Amino acid sequence: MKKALITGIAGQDGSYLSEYLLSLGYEVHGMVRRHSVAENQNHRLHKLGLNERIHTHYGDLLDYPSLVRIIQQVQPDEIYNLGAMSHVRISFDMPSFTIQTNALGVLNMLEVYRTLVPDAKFYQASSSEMFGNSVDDDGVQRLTTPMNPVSPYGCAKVMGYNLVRHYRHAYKLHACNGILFNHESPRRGSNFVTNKVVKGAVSIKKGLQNNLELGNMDSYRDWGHSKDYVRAMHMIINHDNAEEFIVATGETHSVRDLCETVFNKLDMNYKDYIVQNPKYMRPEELKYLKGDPSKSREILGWEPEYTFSTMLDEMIERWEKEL
Ligand code: NAP
Ligand code: G4F
Repeated sequence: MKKALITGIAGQDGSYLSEYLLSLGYEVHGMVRRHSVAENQNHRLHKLGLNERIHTHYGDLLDYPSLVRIIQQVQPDEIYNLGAMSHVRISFDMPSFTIQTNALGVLNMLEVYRTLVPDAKFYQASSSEMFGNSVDDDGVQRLTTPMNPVSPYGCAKVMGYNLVRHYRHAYKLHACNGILFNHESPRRGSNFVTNKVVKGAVSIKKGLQNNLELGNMDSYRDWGHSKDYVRAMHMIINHDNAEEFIVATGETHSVRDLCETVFNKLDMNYKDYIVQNPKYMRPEELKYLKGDPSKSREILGWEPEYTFSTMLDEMIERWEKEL
């Protein structure tokens, strides 16, 4: 039985990845941060019935001794470093914590990996936010597109990305990066734009709120489903060579398109309800993302199962049940 260790196991991707690895027969271990309200500790994992099927360990990417203890105890075959301060807008408010967790946290993990379990495989959750506003002439980001990050989050992720490549080359480790474009699901935090729009639209439809406040509606994102993307993580880490891969749909939509699609699905016109609030604008915006997933498709045989529309249907269903 293979053993996997996942940091950020309580997050959106961590929960789907756990379910996927359990379905493949893995023993799954995850690092969780201590929560001050005991009832909220591992809340999502409990709710999904995962807590009983996995092993959780208290730790933090910034607490080096906890990483040593966990990795020494678990002796993982595969390490998935998904833990991060993952909200781009909030990274402008908390730049130091973001850089520490998303860059130095990666360094901490790599050092413990290198010294304690160098034969294991390591996956780093890298991000399309690293490209910033670089786009190739054909309107796509690919592995050769320059990285010009436009947020503390993006800057930190570039450092983590480079550290993984450096450790792979310097110490001959099986350490790889998945550059994942935006991926969503019913489990997405409701302060990310897709779930915020879906939750807001369903609330309006049910008469629970009158309007929805958003920031920039003219940025474009390449949105896929987390469930499809965690399958790609497993394929990337288990590819013969540790390399970089882009995971994306190759399709892009503006925030405005997103609103139009969601409100139309609920027989409403988004223009009647959306209010712009500067509070949700960013000091610097990443305007356009559209990834080229051809390497993942051709070399790994990865294909997404969800479309933009079926993903949104699943998210709407969640809020229709819950609200
Ligand atoms: P998420 O739902 O925000 O989950 C992030 C997890 O990281 C949470 O469980 C969080 O713990 C944990 N974490 C935060 N700070 C930590 C620290 N200092 N030490 C240990 N754990 C810490 O994010 P996600 O959407 O699942 O994303 C997973 C990873 O992929 C992240 O690294 C993200 O940056 C990256 N990524 C995401 C996307 C996307 O579109 N979703 C795209 C590209 C890359 P708590 O539960 O205690 O807060
Ligand atoms: O949903 P978002 O907050 O996602 P963002 O900033 O693209 O970051 C996500 O994807 C990255 C991959 O590229 C990940 F690495 C990262 O961890 C995270 O998962 O915002 C998407 C777009 C932005 O252009 C933002 O300005 O939506 C725009 N937006 C407009 N109104 C809003 C809002 N975003 C949020 N969160 N809230 C709003 O009210």
